[in-house]
Amino acid sequence: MSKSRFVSDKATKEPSDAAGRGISRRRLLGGAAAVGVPAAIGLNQLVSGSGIAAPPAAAEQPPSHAGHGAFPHASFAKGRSVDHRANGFHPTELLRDFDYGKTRRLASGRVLREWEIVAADREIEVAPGVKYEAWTYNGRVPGPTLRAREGELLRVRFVNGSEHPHTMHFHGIHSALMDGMPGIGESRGGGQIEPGEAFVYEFDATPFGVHLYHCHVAPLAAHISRGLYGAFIIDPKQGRPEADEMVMVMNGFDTNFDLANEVYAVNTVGFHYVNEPIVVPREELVRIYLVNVLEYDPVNSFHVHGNFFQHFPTGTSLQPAELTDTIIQGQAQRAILELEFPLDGDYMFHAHVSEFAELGWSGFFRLVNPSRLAAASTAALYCDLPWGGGQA
Ligand SMILES: [Cu+2]
Repeated sequence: MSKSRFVSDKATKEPSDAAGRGISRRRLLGGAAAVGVPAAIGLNQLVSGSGIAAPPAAAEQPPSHAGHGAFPHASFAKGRSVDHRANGFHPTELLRDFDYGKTRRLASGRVLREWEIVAADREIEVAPGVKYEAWTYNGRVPGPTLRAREGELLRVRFVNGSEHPHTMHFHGIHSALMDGMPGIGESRGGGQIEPGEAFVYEFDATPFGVHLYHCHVAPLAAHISRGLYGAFIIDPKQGRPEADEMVMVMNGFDTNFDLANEVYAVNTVGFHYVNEPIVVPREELVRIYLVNVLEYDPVNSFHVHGNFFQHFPTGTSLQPAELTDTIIQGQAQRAILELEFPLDGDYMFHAHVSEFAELGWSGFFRLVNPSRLAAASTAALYCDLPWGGGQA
């Protein structure tokens, strides 16, 4: 487990959060101007001529959301879509993209599963026209969905290619030295991993369930909200029933660095699954690995229309805890949701925190049977609301 250098020129030594935040703010404002939306125009001004009632002014909102009235809606560029190619990842593909790593069998007969994860700073577009200076694992937000089987030996080589110190902190049962905590394990090469350094985390795959990993360097809220997180699935030894499986990481983005989010999403891009509904099979099991990593807001939630799901909190039991249509999660809470759709159509899913839903955390499941598809245009209608109505 030795920490090795892979970059000869360590350009940045200081934990440069302050510098990074300053750069991002300037770039965001520049980006807003570039898409023709004056940054100084607030939501109230935008909607005042549209006939849609304006929400309370910023001063009337709860303190933690004071930033929402300032300008964030104004930077949503209506009529444009996010450039997924420039982002380097596509939320529809992320859904079912499970990273199983590389495996080999040890002399003991046990399976060793290995990954390499590289931290990198990268500008991404989190809603049309809204750029964000993200910190990423393997260039994407959320990071890769790491998937293993209960009882395996896991090895994750983490390479810090970012200009900031980071770690990988896994939720699971493991040694303190493998916990990705600054201040613990530096003498063994772990703890805080500086830019240009690497470290190999090694631990057992236990317990089975849906977990997560994230950076644990201070200031923690900043390191998490920048995008350094991902889902971590450990399948039970006996597996689970066959299903159409997908991962939904509920996240948000504080695009103006006022410690409140301006964009909310599942898998990063606000409204993505409104614009591209998730096509699922009818009368077949759908399994959702749901993880909440949202920073700055105390709760998040998941609600589906026209259906109920079995809820397996943390996925650590094979018996569901509840049949419901809405669950609440604090940060790092996660669950497996299982459901079948009996009827064709477009079925909305969204945070039942209505503010989040209208700032991007909304989507649709689409059951495709063209002869019976009645609601295909619903998505386009809903997507118009956050920009204050009217056509581009
Ligand atoms: Cu970090």
